[in-house]
Amino acid sequence: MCTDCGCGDPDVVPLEVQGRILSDNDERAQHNREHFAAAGVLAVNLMGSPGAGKTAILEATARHQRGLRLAALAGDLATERDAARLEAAGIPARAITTGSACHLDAKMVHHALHALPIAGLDVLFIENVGNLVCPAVYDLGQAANVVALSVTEGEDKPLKYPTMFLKADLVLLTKTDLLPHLDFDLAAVEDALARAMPEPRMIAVSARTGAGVDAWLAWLAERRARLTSAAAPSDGRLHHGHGHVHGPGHDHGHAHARPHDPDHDRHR
Ligand SMILES: Nc1nc2c(ncn2[C@@H]2O[C@H](COP(=O)(O)OP(=O)(O)OP(=O)(O)O)[C@@H](O)[C@H]2O)c(=O)[nH]1
Ligand SMILES: [Zn+2]
Ligand SMILES: [Zn+2]
Ligand SMILES: [Zn+2]
Repeated sequence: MCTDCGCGDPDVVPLEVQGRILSDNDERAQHNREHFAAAGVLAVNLMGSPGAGKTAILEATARHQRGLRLAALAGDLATERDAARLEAAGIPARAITTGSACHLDAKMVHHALHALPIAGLDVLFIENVGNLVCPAVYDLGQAANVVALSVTEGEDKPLKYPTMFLKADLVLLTKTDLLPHLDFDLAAVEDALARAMPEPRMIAVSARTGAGVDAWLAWLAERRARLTSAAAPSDGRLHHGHGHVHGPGHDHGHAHARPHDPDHDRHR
């Protein structure tokens, strides 16, 4: 990980504290997962290095999709530019501005959910901060991890940044319209993914030409259908399993097994 946020650097954050941060994040991610399940929405954590084409492929997704109801959260250190681009493309979106943090965490996502209704959606994209390392370490409660890897980055990135690809359910090989101008070896990237991913799966796409976007949409629809067959309640309410349900703007003024963060209710 990196020294930008101190994550994984025992000189900045002692290992014991790092462990506590991650286990706290895991509990919050589980809470987010309950929100996503209650809404019946497929949450997709879209990761990749800066400029890999994450926002562009979502814009292209909006142009090509037929019938899937989409929304997005867009993480960025300093601007709301990606959220504005997605809104302009027709995807309701909210920005998460992380300040100096090089990744999203479950608390930031939970906070943003108060500003973006998710009941009735099919897919919620969570565009992570551009970074090929840290985002893979923080569970957000998503059902699927997708990594955008552009053809300009080189075939060896799955071998050099293994954590990201170890956790990936799908790699979108982006900007394939540029292949004629590059010495990029498709067989080499497939070989690297076969080594790095437990279940290798890659779809080659171009946001510019729209190539591969239908295959990507089919992948999303199939993952979304799996949720439905798992029979999640889809009334937009959060079933906490302790005898009552919350609406989307749920009131947490009661005892939970683990109390919410004190600032939880301030964001309603
Ligand atoms: N030729 C070509 N260029 C692309 C394609 N997709 C994205 N780009 C270009 O790549 C650059 C970065 O694209 P973005 O969509 O902003 O990338 P990103 O991964 O969202 O970037 P960050 O959010 O800053 O990490 C832009 O200049 C895009 O125009 C593509 O399919 N083909
Ligand atoms: Zn980091
Ligand atoms: Zn909540
Ligand atoms: Zn982006």
